[in-house]
Amino acid sequence: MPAFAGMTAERMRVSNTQSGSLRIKLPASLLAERQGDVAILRLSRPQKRNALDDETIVGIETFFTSLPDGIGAVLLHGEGEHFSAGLDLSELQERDIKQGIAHSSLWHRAFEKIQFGKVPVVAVLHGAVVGGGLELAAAAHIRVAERTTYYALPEGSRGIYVGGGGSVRLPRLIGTARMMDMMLTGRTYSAEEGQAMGLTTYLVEPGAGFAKGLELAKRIAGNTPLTNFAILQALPRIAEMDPAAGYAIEALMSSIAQADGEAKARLKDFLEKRGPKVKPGT
Ligand code: 1HE
Repeated sequence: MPAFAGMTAERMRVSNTQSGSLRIKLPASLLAERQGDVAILRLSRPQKRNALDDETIVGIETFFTSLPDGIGAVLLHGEGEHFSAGLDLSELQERDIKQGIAHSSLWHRAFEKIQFGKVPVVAVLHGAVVGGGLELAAAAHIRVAERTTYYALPEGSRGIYVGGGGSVRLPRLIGTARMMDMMLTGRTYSAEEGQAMGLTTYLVEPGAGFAKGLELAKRIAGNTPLTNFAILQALPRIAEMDPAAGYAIEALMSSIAQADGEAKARLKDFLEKRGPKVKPGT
């Protein structure tokens, strides 16, 4: 159920001074905190390069399904030198087909909660963003890369295949041909190349990612919940529809959004010279 169902924009807004723990029970590999209306999730297993074991994937699902009211955006980042080394290869034991499908489905379910969850998610990337780490990043709505970032899909060379939704999300971001190349040859792409091919939309200096991601998350959390719902839930689905159906859904969605009391108040503010103007370079 969408976060805003049954709630007004006013109820979703919280004091900007709130910070601290989120009181969501997570495994040791994940750390959660809040800064005002932004929830921060940190992959916190740097000794294993934030490799994603089953417990961590379940923890990610728990986090995204337990966000309290008043959270308007999530910032996802990683501790240590790397964002994530992907699937925890030490857990890759002999699985039969049924177990393999269940494992992949676990990742699908968890990442679905990111992509089609309650609030927008900004991922801050640095160092290795490989295999399942890249699949995780692809489920976020905005990606910020520090210049240390590099991308790879080493599954091909390990005799396995992506299982965290990569075949669905990555071709939509970078094209099937590029993903095929990454998987067939194991090549890496740099942060600059990732930015040029649309994997990220922000590229920042080493160490500057968290501040940039938090700035974006705070700005996003200031949108009305209804607009963020439309952007998260309607936009990607309209983009996959045939144009005629897309126009119809767009007309409905835009009329619902503009009828909201908060939208009316914001338009009035602008027309009465109180609302912000669009500023270049922001
Ligand atoms: C790991 C993992 C891991 C590191 N699973 N333990 N992913 C990969 O094929 C990437 C594998 N990892 C690497 O290539 C490198 O570790 C990195 C380039 C990411 C980082 O290198 P480096 O030199 O900083 O670290 P390291 O010395 O290689 O690793 C430090 C420790 O982390 C070491 O353990 P230790 O006990 O010897 O200290 C490594 O074994 C451990 N480690 N990466 C388990 N991935 C849903 S399907 C998704 C399919 C995939 O994701 S396939 C891609 C898997």
